[in-house]
Amino acid sequence: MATMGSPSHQLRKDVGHLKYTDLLPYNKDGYAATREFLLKVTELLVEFVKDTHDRNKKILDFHHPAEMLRLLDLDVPDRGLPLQQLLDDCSKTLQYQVKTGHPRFFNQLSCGLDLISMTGEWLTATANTNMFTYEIAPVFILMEHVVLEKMRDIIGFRGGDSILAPGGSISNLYAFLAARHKLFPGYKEKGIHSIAGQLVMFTSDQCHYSVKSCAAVCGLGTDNCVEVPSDERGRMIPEQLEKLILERKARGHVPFFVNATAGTTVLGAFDPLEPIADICHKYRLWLHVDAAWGGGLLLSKKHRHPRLTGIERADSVTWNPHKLMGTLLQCSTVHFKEDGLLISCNQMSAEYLFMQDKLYDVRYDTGDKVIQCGRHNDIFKLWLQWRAKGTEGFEKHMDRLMELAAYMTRKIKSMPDKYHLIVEPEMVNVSFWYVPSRLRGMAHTAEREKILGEITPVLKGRMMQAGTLMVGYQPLDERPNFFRNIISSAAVTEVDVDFLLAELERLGHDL
Ligand code: ABU
Repeated sequence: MATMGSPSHQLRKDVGHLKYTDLLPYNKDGYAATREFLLKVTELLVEFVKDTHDRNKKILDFHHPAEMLRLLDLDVPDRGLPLQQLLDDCSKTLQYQVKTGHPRFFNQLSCGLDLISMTGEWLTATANTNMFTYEIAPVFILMEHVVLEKMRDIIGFRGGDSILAPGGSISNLYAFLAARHKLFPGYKEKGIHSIAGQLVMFTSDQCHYSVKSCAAVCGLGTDNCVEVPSDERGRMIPEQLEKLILERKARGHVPFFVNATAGTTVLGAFDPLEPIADICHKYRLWLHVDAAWGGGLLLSKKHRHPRLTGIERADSVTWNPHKLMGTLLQCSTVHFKEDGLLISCNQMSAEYLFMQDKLYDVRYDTGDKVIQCGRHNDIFKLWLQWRAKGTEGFEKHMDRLMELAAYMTRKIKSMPDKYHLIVEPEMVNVSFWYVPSRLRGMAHTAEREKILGEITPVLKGRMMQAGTLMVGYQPLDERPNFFRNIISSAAVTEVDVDFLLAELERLGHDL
């Protein structure tokens, strides 16, 4: 990669020393300089894309924060800097950024760099509009309608409503708010006193922490977000759910909301939706499915069932295209079976924005359906990506990711001395301990797990210092630290999985 000040990153001298005031719109004759500057920045971005996909390049050049502060000039000065310096700043920023699209980046649920979606994000940034009214985002608002309706259709909802939210946690919050509004419409005006009794919600002990956060921020208190035990593979146990509902009812509480997870963050487990939906139906509880992670598998005929069987019985569903579908960050959707709830729940009718006597059909002003005001355009990158891939392209992507996860699982099982698989994966999360040479003869006891749990972060540290590989780790319940490997990038092949396992051995055999 060319580095700061290298010839390919030099603006022409007569442009390099210019300031922002020499560009549009400050200088009406500044188009030529503006063009030169923007094209040079774009060249940098394209080089970053090339380096991201180069297996000979590192994923990151790690430095501790104090050292990074010495390497970078992060000062925001009193006097503005020339264009060449700004170009150098862009170059240096990318030089030290982790390449999350690198084929050996397995660290997060969102991996990869989908180039069509990225193109969409570039266009989105250039169009720079807000998504609250049709007035200023006509094309993007209509795209939202079309794409979200398609997603509801894939879930199995007929009609309904949806919104793009800033992340899965906020999507889950929208579901919570709609559920409470449905049951207690008076809450919006009258507040807490319109609810007779203690509201209680239920979720598995493996759920995303944002579910518990709903209870904290919406006045229930986390003690009233009941954790339902899960089985050995991380799936909610429906019998336990029913038992806990009855327990709370016996205490005079008001159970109202169940969150089922389709694709847990660590193990990738799917809660059994049909029996959970039966229980929700029996006790008249709102069923939300947090499919932020696993939702992508709705697009695969091969893998949708049995994992997501029954999702159409939910009242609401969170589904993040920025995870398994590879859409650029961020792109998170929440879908409702019932139309009209979002607007009824969240509408504040701000007169300066949502006038009812506008030129066009004001139902296309989506801004009053949400609790935020400004809303980022997260649709174009998904729409463009869907145009490029088609639904069948997404299906191929899902099937390929699952195939690679199965390949990795087989490889791990074929080397039981070096790797210990935590659970048989249901998804693309492959969880395991790496076993260094000295522990290979030892029986797999709690004592060995404890040592493996101490070794895991040390190995992760070596990985980051080497810059050749990134895999996440965490403890879970009784299990000490273990690696959670995510395959959600189109860049990954069998060669990269082989590299990953060999690299762990190279970096960790002596631990
Ligand atoms: N729900 C955020 C995902 C975090 C992760 O990448 O593991």
